[in-house]
Amino acid sequence: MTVSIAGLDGVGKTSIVNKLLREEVTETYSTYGINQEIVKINGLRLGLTDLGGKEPFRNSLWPSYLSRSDALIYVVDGTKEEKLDESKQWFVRALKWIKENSPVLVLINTWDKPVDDNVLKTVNDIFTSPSNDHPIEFLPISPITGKNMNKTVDWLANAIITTLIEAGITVDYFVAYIKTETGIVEARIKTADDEIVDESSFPIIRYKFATEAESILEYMRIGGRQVVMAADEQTSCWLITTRSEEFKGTNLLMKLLTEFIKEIQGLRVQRENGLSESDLTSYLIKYMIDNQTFWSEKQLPMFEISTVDTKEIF
Ligand SMILES: Nc1nc2c(ncn2[C@@H]2O[C@H](COP(=O)(O)OP(=O)(O)OP(=O)(O)O)[C@@H](O)[C@H]2O)c(=O)[nH]1
Ligand SMILES: [Mg+2]
Repeated sequence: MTVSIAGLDGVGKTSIVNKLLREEVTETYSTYGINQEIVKINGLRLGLTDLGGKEPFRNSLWPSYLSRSDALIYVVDGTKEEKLDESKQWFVRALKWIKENSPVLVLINTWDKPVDDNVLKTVNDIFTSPSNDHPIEFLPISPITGKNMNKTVDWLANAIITTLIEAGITVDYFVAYIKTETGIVEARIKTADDEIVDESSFPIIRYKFATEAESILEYMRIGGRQVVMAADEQTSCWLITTRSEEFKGTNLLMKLLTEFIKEIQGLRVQRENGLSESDLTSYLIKYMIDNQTFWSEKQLPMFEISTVDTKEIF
């Protein structure tokens, strides 16, 4: 998934990206062309395309990059009222170029100045009107003081989830087999609709670990559902989506699972004595339930964790 950051030159796009990525405001030069970065949010990697704001780039680069991105962050310098009209004109164009219904966040850069409520209101008024096709949110921000940087990250996380949902994906079933100090722990998170995982239609869900340095990444379609699987030698996990007419978003799901495995590895390194069941319970609830709200909206996910009798396996 890719998010573009646009706005006139000098409004602070690159400063905001630097603060998001490195927690610091580094001196910037006006961006020549574009600047592409990867940011990791909730275990998913997100591509950020910081578009140069100088006029030649607006004409030559914005249309093609904006039409390929899934969400737009548009930055306005809240300390330069004289530039608002020009900024609005380009905002209107940007909205025409981006994909229909993609989410839009307008960041009003207040730098280190006190927030001027009148300017915030003016920006809200003039930037709200142009479109009904896109959900638009507003946020005053300061890359210098760090104000609202967390909210920007939250918005990005939501944008990812919106993309998954719009791709028609709802996760119904997640199962992970994780080797711990006590054996193998099986963790399942599923929606109330039990039928989905009927053992006979999913005989493949069986502790499939990778050997040594290899890892496994598999994609299947079973009974009209997407089944995505990832494993290394310590962790094996499966994710099953609801029936959907079109199969989309597979790359995002694969990324989600491989990132999940990396996180489990990290957890293992932190707990030098090996993972315990309680470590896993708290981690899984946090990671798979709190963060991944693409679970079916109607049915709350249910969580089960149990130790697998290893005699069954070996
Ligand atoms: N108004 C204002 N400008 C500042 C402040 N601090 C830094 N700047 C200036 O803002 C400039 C632009 O920041 P960038 O993040 O590079 O802007 P940009 O939107 O990426 O610009 P382009 O790459 O040309 O599109 C900086 O180089 C500084 O000169 C401040 O507190 N207030
Ligand atoms: Mg820049």
